[in-house]
Amino acid sequence: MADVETHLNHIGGKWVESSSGRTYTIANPARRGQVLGEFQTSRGEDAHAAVEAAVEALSGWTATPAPQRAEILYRALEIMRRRAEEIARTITLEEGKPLPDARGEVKRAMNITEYAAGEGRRLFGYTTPSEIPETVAYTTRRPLGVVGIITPWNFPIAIPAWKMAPALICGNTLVFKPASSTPLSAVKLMKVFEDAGLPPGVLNMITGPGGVIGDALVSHPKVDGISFTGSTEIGSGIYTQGARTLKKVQAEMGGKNAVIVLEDADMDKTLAGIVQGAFGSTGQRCTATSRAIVDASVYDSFMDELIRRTDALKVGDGMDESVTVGPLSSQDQFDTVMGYIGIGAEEGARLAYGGHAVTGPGYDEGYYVQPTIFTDVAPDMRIAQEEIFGPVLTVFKARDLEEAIELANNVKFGLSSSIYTRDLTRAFRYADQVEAGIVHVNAPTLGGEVHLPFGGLKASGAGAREQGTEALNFFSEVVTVYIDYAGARTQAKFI
Ligand code: UN1
Repeated sequence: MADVETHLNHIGGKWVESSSGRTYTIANPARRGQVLGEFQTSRGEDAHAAVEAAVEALSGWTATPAPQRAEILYRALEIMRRRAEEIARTITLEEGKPLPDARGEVKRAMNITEYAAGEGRRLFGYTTPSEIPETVAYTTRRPLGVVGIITPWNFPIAIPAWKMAPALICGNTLVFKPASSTPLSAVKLMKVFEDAGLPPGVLNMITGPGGVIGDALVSHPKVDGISFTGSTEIGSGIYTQGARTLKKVQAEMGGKNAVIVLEDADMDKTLAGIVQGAFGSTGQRCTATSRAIVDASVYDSFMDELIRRTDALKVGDGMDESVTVGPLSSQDQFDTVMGYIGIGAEEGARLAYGGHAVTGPGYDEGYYVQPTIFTDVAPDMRIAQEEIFGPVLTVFKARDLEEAIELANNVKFGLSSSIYTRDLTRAFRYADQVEAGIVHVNAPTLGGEVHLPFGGLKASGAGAREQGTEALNFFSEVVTVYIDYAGARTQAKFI
């Protein structure tokens, strides 16, 4: 432990210790013995200090013209580009995802930074004719104010960036609370923005336990908004708690995403999409494919090929470039996923592939689980209904599109979805009827582009979408301005 580096919180432009005087360590999920760093165990008081720093910085940052704010984001983009490989390696070490996925994640953080910086020269309001003569009516944006950014461990760079970059361009000041298990990526991201020249207090970061810090932020009267990504359980709590102090809250939550496979689908493309969607990132993605709903007429051949392709995946340490499925991210994740595999078997589903921890030389030090497939799953089983957040796919048979859509919609979640077919009529019908915020045709349930909205229906999302112009709307308050330039005249009347 002697050479383990101690990392600090970042408040008001300074790297500082937590008021608790306590720290905690994190380790590589692929090699538990490898300690990656020591981090501040912050508490409510640290959150309050960070909020005060953000309040103090707000007027200066708000008064900075948006194109100047953009210049700092462009500098951050350049720094990320230079440090991309180092940041990607940090993600893999800390979260476990294979390096190519980690590189993709860094690229997505760069994309949103570039997109948000470009918005600095737009941030449009609109003008429209007034109903009153010689009157101008227009809308303009103001920042929301001080915003709490609460993020999960599975995209420790991209998700914070998706929130920070649009929030910063809109003129907000931030308190960033990263997941307690991925603080090293957070420190690296914080340093990017610090080195880009963000004024002190505009972005503050505190590490430590989610419950106590989250609570301190969400209940703080000077915090105007919260942008959260994580579980539906915690997100709905934050949404409710935020409402009490009239905060604007954006909660991006769980999924139980289904892919429908029709009999006319391009099977090669379909299987590639499902295997990637279910087992890529070890299924630790809110957009992961956790259900495949397959037309009965192609079910048997689909299953044979699905198992063949799943068997070809390589589980291992994400630092090995040939690995396609990394470890689960923590002991908790490992226990949860193994628990669900047990539940599936108890519920009477048929284990068609996997179902065990991967052990043996090279594996014993990490949280490795085989990609796992259940068939004969009844729609009301827990493995069919609950988010597992691991490499577990449930497969269903359907007679036709109608039954497939009914099955797809028969969960509380509504994040992402996909259909594979060459039939336009059925594809569009599906797009009209599927209960999901993101709909794909002939593509995996994963991913999204930063200039388009991202988020879910039902228990998957509350408040405004992330990314795209929706994000700018969330991070702004819209003000409507009426100017009567008629000079002396009777007071104009609004109806
Ligand atoms: C993606 O599929 O690339 O927590 C994005 C998550 C989501 C982001 C997923 N908020 O996994």
